[in-house]
Amino acid sequence: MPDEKREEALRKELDQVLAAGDTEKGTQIARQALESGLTPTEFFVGIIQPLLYDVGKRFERLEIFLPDLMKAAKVIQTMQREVLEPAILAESGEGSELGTVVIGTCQGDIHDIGKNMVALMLQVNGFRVIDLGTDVSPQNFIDAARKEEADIIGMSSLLTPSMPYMGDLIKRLEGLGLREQYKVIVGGAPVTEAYAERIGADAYGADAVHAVQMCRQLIGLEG
Ligand code: B1M
Repeated sequence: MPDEKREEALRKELDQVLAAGDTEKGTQIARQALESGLTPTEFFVGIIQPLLYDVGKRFERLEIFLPDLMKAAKVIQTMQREVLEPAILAESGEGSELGTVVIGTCQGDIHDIGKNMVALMLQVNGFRVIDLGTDVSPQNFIDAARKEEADIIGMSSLLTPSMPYMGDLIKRLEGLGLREQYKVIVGGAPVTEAYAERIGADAYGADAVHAVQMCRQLIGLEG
């Protein structure tokens, strides 16, 4: 089967697995996808991310409900933990320490599937990553950045009401006279490059691969 058709078939199959919340089948499909030649990041960014986006759209249109979102998330989290993370870690070499990134999901938001992928990709690409988890207040980001002597603060947000905490963090840094000390990168489905610019962030990451490129640029390396 040509690549495009194969990926389309994979998407359809996986969509049904997400709806059924079948974690076992999900991990089996992920393993097969990697065996068939897709890299873990191609599989994640090219297949999983758009699929979850569609799931979200159906939720918005009230075609599915919160338990369905939770089922889909559980399948993806299991796949991430059991197949993708080990595969990505196995591919990575020892690497040098390029810099420290303090990362987390903004206050009020518990979405972490995308943020975890960004954190993992940064780690395997040579960054020291301090993952603060979810529902992290601007002040907690700043406290951790100071404690860990971070180079970069990375904020993820999937909820529109949590996005303003990104700008809030930047204003706090300015108020504390620390703005020059840390680069700030933001990302997450509702975040855009224009939004990042508007709040004065140093970078915007569209996906996990792009986030790594941008963090490399932020510390003065080529993307
Ligand atoms: Co929720 N949810 N959810 N949810 N959920 C969204 C985000 C939503 C868009 C769905 C929709 O209505 N269309 C909507 C938000 C609307 C809005 O405010 N704009 C929504 C809602 C409303 C909610 C609840 C309020 C539902 C409710 O309770 N009534 C609730 C909120 C809970 C809370 O946070 N306080 C809720 C709960 C949940 C679950 C717990 C069921 C589950 C999350 C499980 C988990 O993460 N542990 C869930 C899920 C799964 C989704 C959708 C379907 C999928 C999110 C996801 O994982 N995407 C989502 C729909 C959507 O996103 N359109 C939705 C895949 C992931 C790989 O993509 O996170 O974008 P993403 O990450 C990418 C890039 O964005 C980028 O790289 C990543 C990897 O390539 N990136 C960065 C992300 N962070 C970055 C940081 C960077 C750089 C790049 O630098 C630091």
